[in-house]
Amino acid sequence: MVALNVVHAACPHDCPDTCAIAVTTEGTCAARRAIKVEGDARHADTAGFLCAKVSKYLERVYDPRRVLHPFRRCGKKGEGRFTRITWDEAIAEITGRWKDLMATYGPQCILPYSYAGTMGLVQGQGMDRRFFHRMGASLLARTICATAGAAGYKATIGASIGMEARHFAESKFILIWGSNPVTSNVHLWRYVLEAKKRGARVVTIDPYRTRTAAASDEHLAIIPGTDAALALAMMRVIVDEQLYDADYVARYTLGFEALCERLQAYTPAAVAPMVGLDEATIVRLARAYARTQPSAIRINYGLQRHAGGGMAVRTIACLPALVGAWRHPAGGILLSTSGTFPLNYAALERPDWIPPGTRTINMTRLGEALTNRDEAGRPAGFDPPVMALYVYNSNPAAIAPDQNQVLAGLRREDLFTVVHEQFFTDTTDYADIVLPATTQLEHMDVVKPYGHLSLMFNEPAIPPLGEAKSNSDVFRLLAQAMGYTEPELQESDEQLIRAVLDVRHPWMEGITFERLRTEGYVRLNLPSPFAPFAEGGFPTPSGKCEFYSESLARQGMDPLPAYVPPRENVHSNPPLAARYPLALISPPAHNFLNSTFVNQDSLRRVEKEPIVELHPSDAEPRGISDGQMVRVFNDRGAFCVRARVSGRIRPGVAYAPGIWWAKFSPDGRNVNATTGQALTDLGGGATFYDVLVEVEPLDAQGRTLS
Ligand SMILES: Nc1nc2c(c(=O)[nH]1)N[C@H]1C(S)=C(S)[C@@H](COP(=O)(O)OP(=O)(O)OC[C@H]3O[C@@H](n4cnc5c(=O)[nH]c(N)nc54)[C@H](O)[C@@H]3O)O[C@H]1N2
Ligand SMILES: Nc1nc2c(c(=O)[nH]1)N[C@H]1C(S)=C(S)[C@@H](COP(=O)(O)OP(=O)(O)OC[C@H]3O[C@@H](n4cnc5c(=O)[nH]c(N)nc54)[C@H](O)[C@@H]3O)O[C@H]1N2
Ligand code: SF4
Ligand SMILES: [Mo]
Repeated sequence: MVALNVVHAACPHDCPDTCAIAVTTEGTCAARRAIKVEGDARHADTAGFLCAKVSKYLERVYDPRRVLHPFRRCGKKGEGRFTRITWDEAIAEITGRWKDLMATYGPQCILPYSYAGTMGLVQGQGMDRRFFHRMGASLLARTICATAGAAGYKATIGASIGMEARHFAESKFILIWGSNPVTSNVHLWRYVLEAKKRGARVVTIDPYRTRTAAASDEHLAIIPGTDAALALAMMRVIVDEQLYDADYVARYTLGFEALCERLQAYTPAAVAPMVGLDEATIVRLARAYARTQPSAIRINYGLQRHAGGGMAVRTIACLPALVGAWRHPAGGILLSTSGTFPLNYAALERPDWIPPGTRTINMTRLGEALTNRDEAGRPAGFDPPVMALYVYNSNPAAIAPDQNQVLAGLRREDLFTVVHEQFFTDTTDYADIVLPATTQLEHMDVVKPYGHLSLMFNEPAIPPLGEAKSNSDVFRLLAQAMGYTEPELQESDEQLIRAVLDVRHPWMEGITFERLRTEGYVRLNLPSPFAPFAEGGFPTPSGKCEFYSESLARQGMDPLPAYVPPRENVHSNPPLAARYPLALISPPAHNFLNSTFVNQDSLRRVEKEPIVELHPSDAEPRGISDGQMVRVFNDRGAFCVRARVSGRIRPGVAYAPGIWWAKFSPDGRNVNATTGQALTDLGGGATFYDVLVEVEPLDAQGRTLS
C-alpha cells in the first residue's frame, strides 16, 4: 500500500491572504511526491479554498522547465545560454569573484536584490540578511511595493495595525479604495460578500472597472493619483455638516482644529475637477460613509504608487477616527496587518552586524544603481560602483521600473550577476551564474501574513527536486566558502524560526515552534472580536490618531493631511501631458502574481497576451480599434501590445495589466519600459502608476502608421 501523508503548508506568495494549505504526499524519503495541494479547511480566514494560481501549484513544482542545477553563462548577457556546472564549482566561482571585487572596491560593491518571491521569514529575510550584514554588502531598501503606504499609515495610525479582515462581514458600509480584492485579496472579498448579503453598501474607488468594481453597488472612476483630494473633500463635508463623532475626536485624536483649517481649501466644488467626479457624488459619498456605521475601508496599494502616495494613505487613514468608526470591530480601515506581529526581527536578521556607515540603495532605483547614471544620464555618484548583484526572490528585469535602464545595467560586461531562481526568468537571461531554488513544498518556513492575524507554518512536503537548494541553504554554503565562522551563519531553519519567535509579548504568549508545527497555524493572542482602537490607544507618539503629526513636521514634511498631485498628470504637468496625454496604470493581472506564474502555460492561456485597454473616446481619435496592435510610449521607452477598447476604463487612462515577462511580450519589453524611477513623497516607494504615455496604432507588419 502507498503511504499517504498530509502536511501543513502556507502559501508563500506576496498576497495578503497567506492561505493555509494541506499537501498530500505519497511515498517515503527521497521518493516522496506531492499529489495534491488544497486549502486547509480548518483555517477560519482562508476557508479551505485557494486561488486559481496556487490551486495548480503542482504544475509549478513539477514543471519540467524548472532550474534544477547550477549553470554558468556561455552566451552573451541577455541571451540566456548556459552550461551546467556543479554546486562546488558555482560556490567557488561566486565567492572567488566576490573576494576579488571586495579586495579592489570593498564589500559595498556587492548588492543583494530580493523582494517577495517568498514571504517566508526564513527564506525571505533570515539567513540572507545575516550573511550580507556580516559581509558588509550594500543594504537594499525594499521599497518596490508597500513603503509609501506604510509610512503614510504610520504617520496617522502609528503602525500597520487595522481592522481584522473577518469583521468586514459585519460592516454596513464598505469602501474599497485603490484595491481589487476579487483579484488580489479574494479571502477578504468573501467577507465583503457576506456583508453585502446582510444589506451593506459597497463602493469601489478605482479608475478601472475591475471585477471588484463591477460587483460593487457603486463604482467611482477617479483620476489616478488624486485620492487624497477626494478624502479631504469628504472630510470637509463631514466637518461642515457636523457628521463627525465629536466625542471620539475629542478623546482619541490630535490636531482636529488644524485639520479643519486645512480643509478650507478642499471644498467638493474645488476638488471635483481634480478627481474627475461630480461635486454631488463627493457630498453623497461623504454623507453615506459618515452616517452608515460601522463603516469600513479596505485601502490597498493601487493608490499609493503615485508621487503623493504616502500622503494619500495618511489622509484616507484619518477618516475612520473622524467618524468614530473605530468604536466597532466592523469599523475602521485595513491596509496591512503586518505591524500586529511582534516578532524578534533583530534576532532573525542581525542588524547589529551591519558595519557603521554602510550605504543603502533603493531597489526602485536599480537602473540608476547599476548604470551609475541618473535618469537624465548624469553620473549618479555611486562610490564604489555596484560590481556584483545577487538576485533571489525577485525578477527585476521584468518588475523594476525604467526597464531600459535596468537592462542596460544588467548587460554590463563588468557586472557579476548571480540569480537564484526556480525558473529561467527574464532576469536569469542576464546572469553569469544561475542557481536552482526550492519551492515552498521543498523547504521549511514560517509565513507572517499581511491580511489576517495567524502565523503560518510551512512543513516541507517533499525533498528538494534535482539539485535545488533553499535560500537559507545557499547562504550557509556561501558563508562557509567566504570563511565566515560565526555559528549564527550555520544555524538551521528551525533555529531561525525559534529566534524570530523569541519575544516576550502578550500577543505572542504560548506561540512556540512546536505548537506552530503541530497545529499548522496559530492566531495571535488578540481579543476576539478585535477592535484595536475602540478606545484610542493608537501606537503613535501621542497615543492618538494624529491628524497633526509632529514627527512629520520634524522631518520637514507637511504635518497635516494634504493632496500631493501626481508628477505626471494633466493638471500637474500640462507640457508633458500635451505630448503624452494618457495616464497609464498597470495593476496585477488576475491569473499572475506579479511576474510569477507568467510562464505557467495553463495560467498564461487564460490571460492570453499582454494588452492595453483604452476608452473608445481615446481609441477612436487615434485610429485604434479593438484587437489592433499598438505601441505605448513615452520618453523612457515603449512596448507593443494588443489594444482592447472598452468602457471599463475611464477616459484619459490606459490600463495595461502586468507583469508580463519580456520573453512573452511581442517586442521583448513590458509595461515597465515606460514606468520611471521617481520616488513617492513618503517611504521612498515606487511610482508605477504615475506615468503619462501616448499610444499609436501599428500596421500588420508592426510598423507605426505615422
Ligand atoms: N492575482 C494577483 N493577486 C495579487 C498580486 C498579483 O499580481 N496578482 N499582487 C500582490 C501584490 S505584490 C500586491 S502589492 C497586491 C496589490 O493589490 P492591490 O492593492 O489590490 O493593488 P493594485 O492591483 O496595484 O491596485 C488596486 C487597484 O487600484 C487601482 N488604482 C490604480 N491607481 C489608482 C489610484 O490612483 N487611485 C485609486 N483609487 N485606485 C487606483 C487599480 O486600477 C487596481 O484595480 O496584490 C497582491 N495580490
Ligand atoms: N508595472 C508594474 N510593475 C510592478 C508592479 C505593478 O503593479 N506594475 N507591482 C510591483 C509590486 S507591488 C511588487 S511586490 C513587485 C514584485 O516583484 P518580485 O518580488 O520580484 O515578484 P515576482 O515577479 O513575483 O518574482 C519573484 C521571483 O522569485 C522567485 N522565487 C520564489 N520563491 C523563491 C525562493 O524560495 N527562492 C528564490 N531564490 N527565488 C524564489 C520566483 O520564481 C519569481 O521569479 O513588482 C512591482 N512591479
Ligand atoms: S496567492 Fe493568495 S489567494 Fe492564492 S493561495 Fe496564495 S495566499 Fe491564497
Ligand atoms: Mo506588491
